[in-house]
Amino acid sequence: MVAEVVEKTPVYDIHTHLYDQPFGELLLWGIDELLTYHYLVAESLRVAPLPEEQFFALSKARQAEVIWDALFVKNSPVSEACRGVLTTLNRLGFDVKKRDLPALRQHYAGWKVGDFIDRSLQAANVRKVCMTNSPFDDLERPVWETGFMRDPRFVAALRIDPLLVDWVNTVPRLQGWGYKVQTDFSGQTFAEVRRFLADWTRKIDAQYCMVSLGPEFQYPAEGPTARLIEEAIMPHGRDHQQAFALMIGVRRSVNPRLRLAGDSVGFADVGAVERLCAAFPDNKFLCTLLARENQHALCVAARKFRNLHVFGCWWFMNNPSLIEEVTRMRLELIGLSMTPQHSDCRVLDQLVYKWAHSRPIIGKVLAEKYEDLAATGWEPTRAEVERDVHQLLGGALETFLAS
Ligand code: RAT
Ligand code: ZN
Repeated sequence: MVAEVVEKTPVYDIHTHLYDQPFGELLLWGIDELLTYHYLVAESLRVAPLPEEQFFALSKARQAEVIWDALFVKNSPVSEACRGVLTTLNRLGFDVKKRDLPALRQHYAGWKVGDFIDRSLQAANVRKVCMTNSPFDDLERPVWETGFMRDPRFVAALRIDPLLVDWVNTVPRLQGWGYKVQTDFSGQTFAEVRRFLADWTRKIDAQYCMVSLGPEFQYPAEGPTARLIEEAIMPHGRDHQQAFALMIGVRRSVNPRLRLAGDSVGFADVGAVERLCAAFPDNKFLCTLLARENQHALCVAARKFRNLHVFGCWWFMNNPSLIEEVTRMRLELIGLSMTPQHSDCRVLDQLVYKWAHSRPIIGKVLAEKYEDLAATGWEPTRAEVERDVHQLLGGALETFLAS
C-alpha cells in the first residue's frame, strides 16, 4: 500500500533547471539533450575514443552519437545516469531494446514542446516544478523583462551565485542596471543589493533565494560572501518572508577540460550552517550538501534548528544506494519534516526517470518504518500514509515556507 501511495502522490519538485515554455531554447528536451546531459558527458569521456577538446568541438547531435556509442553500444548502460535515459524512454513508450538512435530521434521529432511538457509532467506525476532563475543569465533575463503568461506548474527560485561568489565582477553589472553599489560596500551598497533582490523577487515571484557554494564556505567570516549574507540576504529574507537555500560542497571546475561536467565534491563545515541558523533565528534556511560524509551532521543540525529544512540527494548523492541510506537516516533523525528528494533535472524528460527511480526507494524506506511501528501495535491508516507521503513529496517544504 505504501509503494502505491508514493507512486500516486503528485510531487512538487523543489529544485530543477527546467524552464517554462516561454523561455524557448532554454527548456531542454529530447533524445540528444538526454544523451548530452553533463553527468553522461563525464562518464563517456572516460571511455570514448577521442580527447575532450575534439568531443566539445562536435555538434550536439554528434556528441550524442559518441555518448550513445561509448556508453550504450560498446558497454552496458548500468550507471545511474545511463539507466535513467532508458527508464525515461521506456516510460514514454519507446522500445529501447532495438538500440536504434535514429528511430528514437524520429519518434521525438513528432512531439510539440507544449504537449511534451504535459506528457512529461504526467508520466512523472509531478504537479509543480521549481525552476532555477538567474537575473545574471543573459539569455534568461530578457524573457523576464519582456514578461509572459506564467504557467502555474512552473514556479521560480531566485538564484544569485554571481552576487555571493564573484562580487568584484558583479558590481559593474549591478551598476549597469542602475543599482548604486560599490566594491568596498561603501555608501548605499547593502540597501541597493536589497533593492535588487526585492525587484527580482517581485518580478519572478521567487519561492526562495538560492546559492551554490564551495565546501570552504564559512560563517561568520571576513569577505564578501558572509558580509552580503549578513547585510543583504538576511534582511531581505525577513522583509519578504523568503527562505535562503544553500547548496554546499561543489568544487567548481576541478577539471576545466570537462567544462560543465568538470565539477567535483568537497567536505563542508556543517558548523557554518548551524551558526547561520543560530545567528538568524527569524530567517528560514533550506540546505542540501554534496558530500556523503556531511549528511549525518546536517540531519543533526536540523534537529537543533527549526528554521532549517533539509532537502534532496543532490547530484553525486542522487544514486539509489545513497538515496536509500540518506532517506532512512533522515526519517530516523528528523521524521517527516524534510524533503527527501528533488530532481535537479536539466532536461524535461529526465523528470520521468528521476522520480521513477526515487519513488520506490522512498516508498521502501517509509514502509519499513511503518512496519517497525506496526510491531508496537501502531498501524497508520491509509489517510495517514497519504498525508505523510504528501509531506515528503513537497508538502513539508510548502508548509515550512508558508509558516
Ligand atoms: O546537478 C547539476 O546538474 C549541477 O550541475 C548543478 O546544476 C547543481 O545542481 C546546481 O544547482 O548548482
Ligand atoms: Zn541544481
